Amino acid sequence: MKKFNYKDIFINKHVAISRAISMVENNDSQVAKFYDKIYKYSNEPVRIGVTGPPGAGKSTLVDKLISCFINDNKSVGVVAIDPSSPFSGGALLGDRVRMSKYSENNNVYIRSMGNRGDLGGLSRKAQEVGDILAASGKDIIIFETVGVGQAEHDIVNAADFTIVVLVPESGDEVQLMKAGIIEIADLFVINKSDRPGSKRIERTLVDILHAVSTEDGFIPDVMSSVATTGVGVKQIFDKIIRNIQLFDESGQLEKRRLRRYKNRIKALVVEKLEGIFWDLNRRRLFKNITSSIDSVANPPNSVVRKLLLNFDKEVK
Ligand SMILES: Nc1nc2c(ncn2[C@@H]2O[C@H](COP(=O)(O)OP(=O)(O)OP(=O)(O)O)[C@@H](O)[C@H]2O)c(=O)[nH]1
Ligand SMILES: [Mg+2]
Repeated sequence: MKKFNYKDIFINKHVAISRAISMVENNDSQVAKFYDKIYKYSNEPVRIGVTGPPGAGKSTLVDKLISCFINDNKSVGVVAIDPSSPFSGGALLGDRVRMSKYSENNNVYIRSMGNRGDLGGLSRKAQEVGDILAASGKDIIIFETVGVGQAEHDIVNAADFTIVVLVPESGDEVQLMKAGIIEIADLFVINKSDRPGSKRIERTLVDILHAVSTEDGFIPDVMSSVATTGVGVKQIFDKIIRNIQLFDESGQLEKRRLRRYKNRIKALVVEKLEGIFWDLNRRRLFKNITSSIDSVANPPNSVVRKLLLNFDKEVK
């Protein structure tokens, strides 16, 4: 195998990009050697998050948006994150098909990432993959993730602009409010609007959004599309570009970048501490203590105290 040279990332060599991404995924110790050097060049592109329920048409929509960006002379890097999938590196069939469509195109790089069962870390890794793609010169980075539980909130931490994709069947007012998506979207897209109920959910959403007041008075738009045929996509694209421009002018973009940056620091601290904490000794201790427990009578904190004993000295 050819020797890995991180500088090849800067000249958009897709082979080097793929290698670097695999290293991030595998927690390879080499990452530390090049990461800070590429990070410096990773802050230029706008990062767009696309989230929504399984099968809503996120990938189809992103695919159409990629075409819009290319027509606009912009290069795109896509990180498709599926926390429920054990696959990584493009093993998802649908994603593989769309990736092959662009395999000869140096202006598009698509990578899918799954969760290999490792403790957390997926959102951190996805952001680092975004940094690699950014350093390769991509103008736009898209994070696409299935909205299950925590995932859609992670995407907000990774993106400057978040699009929530829903379908006519996504539910009534109560379901939408419960889903926790109202707070995170900068733009709603009702996809599959070729199916019945599209107008109804659009109206419901608009009503909710006007009723819920936000800090800065920003009310996300609700748009609709048929991603398979491309209906509505150009309007969505124009809206994204316009909103990002407005965010840039108002200072909102910079604010979000700073928030993103601070959140990354916090998440890294947690991950680092967890890594140090669960060393071999402590994993053994945990097993020893808990294997003899045959009742839930004692408060969990009593065990935690035993585990934490002397930990403060270790991290100093
Ligand atoms: N009728 C209709 N079908 C659509 C539309 N957009 C996507 N689909 C179909 O919906 C299915 C799922 O589309 P995807 O783009 O894979 O959806 P996704 O949200 O990326 O799915 P996951 O990544 O599995 O969560 C595919 O069979 C698409 O062809 C649409 O606007 N109308
Ligand atoms: Mg998808």
